[in-house]
Amino acid sequence: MQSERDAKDRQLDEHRVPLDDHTMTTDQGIPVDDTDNSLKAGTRGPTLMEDFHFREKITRFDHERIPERVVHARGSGAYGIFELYEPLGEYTCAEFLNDTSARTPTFVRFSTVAGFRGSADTVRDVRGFATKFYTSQGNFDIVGNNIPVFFIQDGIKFPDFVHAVKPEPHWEIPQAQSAHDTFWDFIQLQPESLHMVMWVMSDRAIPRSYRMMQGFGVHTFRLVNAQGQGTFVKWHWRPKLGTYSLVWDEVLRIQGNDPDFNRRDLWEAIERGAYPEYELCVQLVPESREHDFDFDLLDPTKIIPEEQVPLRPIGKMTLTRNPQNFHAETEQVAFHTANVVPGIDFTNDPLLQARNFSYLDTQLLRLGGPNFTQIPINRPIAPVRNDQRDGFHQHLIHESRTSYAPNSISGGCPAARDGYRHYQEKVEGTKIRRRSPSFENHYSQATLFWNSMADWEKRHIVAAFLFELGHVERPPIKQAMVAHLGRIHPDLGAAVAQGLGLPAPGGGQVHSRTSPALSMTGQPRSVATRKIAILMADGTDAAAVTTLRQALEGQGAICEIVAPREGTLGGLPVDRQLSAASSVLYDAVVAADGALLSASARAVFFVLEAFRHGKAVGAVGSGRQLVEAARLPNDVGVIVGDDIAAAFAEAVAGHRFYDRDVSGVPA
Ligand code: HDE
Repeated sequence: MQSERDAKDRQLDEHRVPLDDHTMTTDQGIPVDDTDNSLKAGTRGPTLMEDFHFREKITRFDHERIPERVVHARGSGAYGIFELYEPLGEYTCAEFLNDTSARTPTFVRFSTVAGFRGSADTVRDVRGFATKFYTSQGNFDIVGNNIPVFFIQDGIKFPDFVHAVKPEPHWEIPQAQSAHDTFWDFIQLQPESLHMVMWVMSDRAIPRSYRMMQGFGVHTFRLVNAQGQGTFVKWHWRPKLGTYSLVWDEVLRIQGNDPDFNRRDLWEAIERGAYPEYELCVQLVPESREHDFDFDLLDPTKIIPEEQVPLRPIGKMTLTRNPQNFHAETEQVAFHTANVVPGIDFTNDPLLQARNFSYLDTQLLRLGGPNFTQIPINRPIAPVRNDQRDGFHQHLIHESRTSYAPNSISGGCPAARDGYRHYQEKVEGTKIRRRSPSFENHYSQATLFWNSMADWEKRHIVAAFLFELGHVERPPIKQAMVAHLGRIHPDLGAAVAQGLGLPAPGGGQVHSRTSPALSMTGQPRSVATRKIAILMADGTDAAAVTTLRQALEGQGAICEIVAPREGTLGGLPVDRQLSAASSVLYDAVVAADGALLSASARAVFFVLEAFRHGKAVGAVGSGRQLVEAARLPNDVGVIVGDDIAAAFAEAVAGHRFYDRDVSGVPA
């Protein structure tokens, strides 16, 4: 796949600077003969102003940083290709959604939201999932998240929400956390956030990998066909590997062991050729059905349950290439909800309307002016022609004598014709600063979410609320939150109240509807790309390890040998030394030695900790002794024997044993 170069990749060639043995030069191209010593008046004298190389080098360094994104500052990018399954002419005239032979280049940026650029990957947070399609008709962006709803209904509240979740202004604490007073103060006063909060307290907010995460456009958008007819659309990305998450205790430990956990995982998978794949699915709603739901399609705090409007897969995106320079590509990429191509349009969702203003505005500041569209990563592959001119860092040399329309001097060029046509929506109304009454119900979809969770998911949600509210200092905020949770479901309210030592809130009547698609149970199972640690030591039966390893790697798993020392063991290279490894960086563990390792507290802890996090634990040969030394309760997912490959692979493919009782595990 990587060898077939797409149009965007070829376009970037003009901007790439190869690593060659060229002499070092200044930015003016003047050869440099010494970059280690500044020009001085005598070897012990002052540095001279005329040292243009010194001044340029330091000045460029001083100006290296650009403002980080105000939200979604920490991110990771990758290039991909989008392929369409079937033409969608009935709904949209967008060329890339009609031509099944087109391979549309894409660039994706995944991100966390609240943390600063240098914060850890595995925090409890929403993940951004922003995709730029470089289509033949210009750039189209889906600037989505991994959660299908949002905290607020109207964009004018966004600064308030972001100020509440970001570190508190007086001491800039806490970093990348919602577990603090200002966030929960905002939420308790803003019940429209409750549905989203349920998602954020679920394991959706701690994804195992960007490769195992859904994406959602969130808002209802509109497709428009060649006849000008509109159809409402929700965008969904569905990862081929399934949607999987970490567990909370694990994420806390990953933050120290590898703050770049998700970033590294994405990068390494692509380098290895295990290209992440996501299906693009749509939920289509004809305009005639706009008012058929018990919520408003324009309300971004609501989903359309999949049982009501099924997902229709329309194409697939495969991420095939890592960026070559983080700043040039991942940092400078500029997404915008208003980047739409003919055949795709907006609705009046007030959150979307605000975003359509915000993204261009933010890029002007962040990327230093209106010519950011000429930055290589942002350049469309479609030709750009207009009368917009000048500004900082204009790279283009427009040859035309005119920069206005209409003109006769340039033969009327460039001419506006056959372009984007906005959907002919009839709009009438009185100017009013009010929310539609159809946006008023804030609890019923939060209840739907809770009702649809498996028992283990409910336990994790309760634990998340306890962690978060346990960090809140002000009792009235906790009490108000518990009252809201009781209204979502009495069981939820009672469980959280109990942990906080508060009286159970009186919950009213709640509905019992479910939407099975909301639960993360029943995901596609696969060992592919799962990381497995094999614990070895001197004297381990290398042949048994090789047999097991071949069986697992044959199914796409990644096995790493972890041992007390570096070097080789029985001819097998050690990948990681035990003291530099942690079970939280793996999906499963195999004990291949127990003769030596059962005396190693670190090895015993490794196994215990993996067990505690619900992971498959295997043992071959003397590895049985290590499992015994760890005193693992007899439990599912602990597979001991001489030929464990099939049973162990099956256990790994199931991801986690969430129903294990780990309350007595001292890890
Ligand atoms: Fe964003 N958002 N957002 N947002 N958002 C930004 O744009 C904003 C919202 C999302 O990887 C900013 O370039 C407002 C919803 C992603 O570069 C900024 C509102 C959703 C990214 C901005 C929202 C998102 C951003 C910050 C409420 C999911 C990262 C820097 C009206 C559907 C894109 C930037 C990337 C980034 C504004 C709400 C997703 C400030 C005003 C809802 C994935 O423009």
